[in-house]
Amino acid sequence: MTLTDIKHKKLVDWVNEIAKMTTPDNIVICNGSQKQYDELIELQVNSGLCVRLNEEKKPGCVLFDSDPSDVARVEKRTFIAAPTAEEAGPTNNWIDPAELKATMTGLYTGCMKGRTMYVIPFSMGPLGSPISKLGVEITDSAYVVNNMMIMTRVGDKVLELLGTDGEFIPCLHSVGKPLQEGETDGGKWPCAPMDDKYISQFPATREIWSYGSGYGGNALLGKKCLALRIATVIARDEGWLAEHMLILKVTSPEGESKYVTAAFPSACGKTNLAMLIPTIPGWKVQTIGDDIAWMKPGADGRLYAINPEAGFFGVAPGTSAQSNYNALAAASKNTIFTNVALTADKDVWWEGIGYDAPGEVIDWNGNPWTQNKADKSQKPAAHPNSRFTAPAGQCPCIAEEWEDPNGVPVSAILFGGRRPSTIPLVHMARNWNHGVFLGSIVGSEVTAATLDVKAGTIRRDPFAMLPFCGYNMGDYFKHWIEVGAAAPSADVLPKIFYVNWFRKTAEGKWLWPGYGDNSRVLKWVFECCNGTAKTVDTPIGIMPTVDAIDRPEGVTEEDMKALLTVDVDGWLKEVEDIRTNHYPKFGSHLPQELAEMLDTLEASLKASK
Ligand code: TSX
Ligand code: MN
Repeated sequence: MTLTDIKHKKLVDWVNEIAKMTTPDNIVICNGSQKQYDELIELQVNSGLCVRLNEEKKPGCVLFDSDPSDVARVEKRTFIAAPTAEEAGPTNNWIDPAELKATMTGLYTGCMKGRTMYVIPFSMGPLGSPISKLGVEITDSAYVVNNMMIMTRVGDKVLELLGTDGEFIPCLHSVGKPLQEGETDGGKWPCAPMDDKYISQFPATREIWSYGSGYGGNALLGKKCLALRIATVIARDEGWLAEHMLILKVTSPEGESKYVTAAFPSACGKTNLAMLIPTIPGWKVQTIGDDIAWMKPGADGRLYAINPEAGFFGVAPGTSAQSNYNALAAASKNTIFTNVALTADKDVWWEGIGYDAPGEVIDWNGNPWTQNKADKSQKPAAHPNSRFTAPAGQCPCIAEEWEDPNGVPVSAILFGGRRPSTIPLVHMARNWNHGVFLGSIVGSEVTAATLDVKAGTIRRDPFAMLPFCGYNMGDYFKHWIEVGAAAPSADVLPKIFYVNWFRKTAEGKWLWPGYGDNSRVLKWVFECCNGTAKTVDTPIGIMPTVDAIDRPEGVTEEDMKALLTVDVDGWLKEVEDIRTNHYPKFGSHLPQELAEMLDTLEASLKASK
């Protein structure tokens, strides 16, 4: 297919306009076929941008090494170009849209010289689902095309859905490295210097412009840019929720299933929870999604969730048969690895894979590397943010309904963070607005490794959405409250919980084994939804009685008490921190309901002393 075969005038005009600005050598329309996927991989293997892995051990897999300056999302170069700074809010980088367009037009002018421009029609969500949204990404990176083909639904079927005038979100991307006459990348990952990188969202016009980075969320524009930043704006206007949440299905021994979504800040093991293998006999957990949930009220008023993605873009380090057997299995074939180490037999290796590096490997910078466990300052062989891009359908525990166009009805929403003290293993919100309050105070304790603030500080990441909300976060809190208020009755709404797998003893020992044993908490959540859980009312919300959750091996009754006792003084400090350091950021945009919730919490804590 060529551009002239596309019957959508607005799309053709946009492609032509971008081609005129960026002057690529040629234009390729992505049809989503395996053949096209294979040809693009072949092209990149031949030009030295990636290596094919061992066909016996990792069939259909390749490894890319990025430029050392292009290894993660860049929040300081991420912009919400809303009409006014107030609309972007206190937690986003605002920039005037006209000014940004002028700057970026300068950068984009001639930026695809010597390159191919790829046009990727894609669907976020199952093709044709009433909850899905269509996008078209223009990119000069074949790596982006291959990743988008795993992470989204790409190709001719999307063009069919678009028809002659269907709605799509235009997503413009360039690595920002034009080639001179006869110049090639020479096997080097192309990107622009940091100060020329821009990850820009235009919420008013629902456009995405990204320049200068080829990595992850900076470049795979369906994910964080569309499915979160732009989708939050659409969701606000249309009355639904676009969230940074996993979706799992939990089934009891009696065969009853419920759907649970969960939001955690980074490094809390969201993908691990989405794919966990329960330790309680008879219980089953399956995956719908590991990163993003779009939840829309159905005719019955319940929230129905879809996973807008079609793959997992997972962090490799720490992923082992122990921590996440299912993720490893999903990434065992037809997977793109980025910035992990390469073994002599062309397999992959990373820190925390569960076994020592097999002899000399090639690190993510392309240098020989031999593991030396005695050397505590040894640089890792895999970049800490190295990734696997794996098709979701390859996950052994994927739920059969993961592509149901109607979505799955959500019974429970979990929030959480890494909190070595204060926050109990689990507590349930009294009602929807209390749950919104819990979402708004999400955060993880900063460790000694983070140098810019003192250890013990709580880094708040409300709803785990701090870098992903496309508008004023205070208004986003209000939108959550409004979604609850719009429900036909309180009992159709999901119950909301706060979980904390990361409690430690005063001596620094983990109190909770986590991982598969988190199924014990999921069981209590499940029972809460059915009204059969053993509960106790506390100043912070509804909690399990000490015997309500089956104790895992190695967890004493004392430990369980420590995990499930309200630390009144710790919570009073929490209230103080929220009152002085967190809520004031939102100024007049902080919903009154949340300010009142904080006062009520403080009063209940004081009354319990
Ligand atoms: O992913 C994690 N989860 C969720 C699993 C479903 N992690 C890893 C976090 C970094 C991505 C966890 N780490 C979890 C957890 O529940 N809990 C912990 C803390 C912990 C680590 C090790 C042990 C116990 C707790 N036990 C031993 O090392 C033996
Ligand atoms: Mn994420």
